[in-house]
Amino acid sequence: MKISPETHIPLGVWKTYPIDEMQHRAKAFHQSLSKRRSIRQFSDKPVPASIIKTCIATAATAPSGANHQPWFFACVGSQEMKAKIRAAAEIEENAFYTSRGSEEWLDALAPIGTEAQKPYMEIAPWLICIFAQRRGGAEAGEDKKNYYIHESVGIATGLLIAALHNVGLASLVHTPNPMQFLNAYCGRPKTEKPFLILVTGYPHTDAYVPKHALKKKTLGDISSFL
Ligand code: IYR
Repeated sequence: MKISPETHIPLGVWKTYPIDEMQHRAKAFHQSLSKRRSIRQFSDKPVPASIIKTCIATAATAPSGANHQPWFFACVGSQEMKAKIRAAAEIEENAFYTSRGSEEWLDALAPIGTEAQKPYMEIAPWLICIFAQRRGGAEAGEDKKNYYIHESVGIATGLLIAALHNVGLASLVHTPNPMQFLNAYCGRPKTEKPFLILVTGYPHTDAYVPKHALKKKTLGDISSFL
């Protein structure tokens, strides 16, 4: 490891906790995140852009390949734009549900009850359209190759979902395929690939959760300690 005063600064103060407080904090955080739900019935109650901005700032703390931060968050709140994005997404979803989706895939989705119609895309106050940048750099405006793009944007998206949940907002990951139409609607260059749309807002008072989504694998199923 090459460390010099030209390129590095000391980490400085790092907050640590006694073991019992670590246990408590770990459980409290798990308890909070375990209440997160993907929902498809949103309220139209407005959410201030300032809240979304701060949650995006949290997402942007994510680690990324060579610290190039290869993400862009286009936050769509205008009714007109949301309607356009919904219409374009539903064209792709119609093709998926009527012909493109394999029988195995459609069977896997059956317990969730999804269909081509996505009214929530117009009802929810925000569609956060997340783009993965093939080119960029650690400084805004650079045009270098980016690395580990999907890993980086995936991690940032995870932090964003957690940040939204932390302020009492629900979200839904939506991935119409293909979704190049988002580049034109959001004014993003061809070097950016739409990663996913995060539908965000308060849940409708009559929101439902598929029982299927509540089945969680055990720690034994998903982890090992070697
Ligand atoms: N994009 C479609 C289909 C869909 C696919 C998966 I994998 C899901 O977990 C849920 C839905 C839709 O949004 O309906």
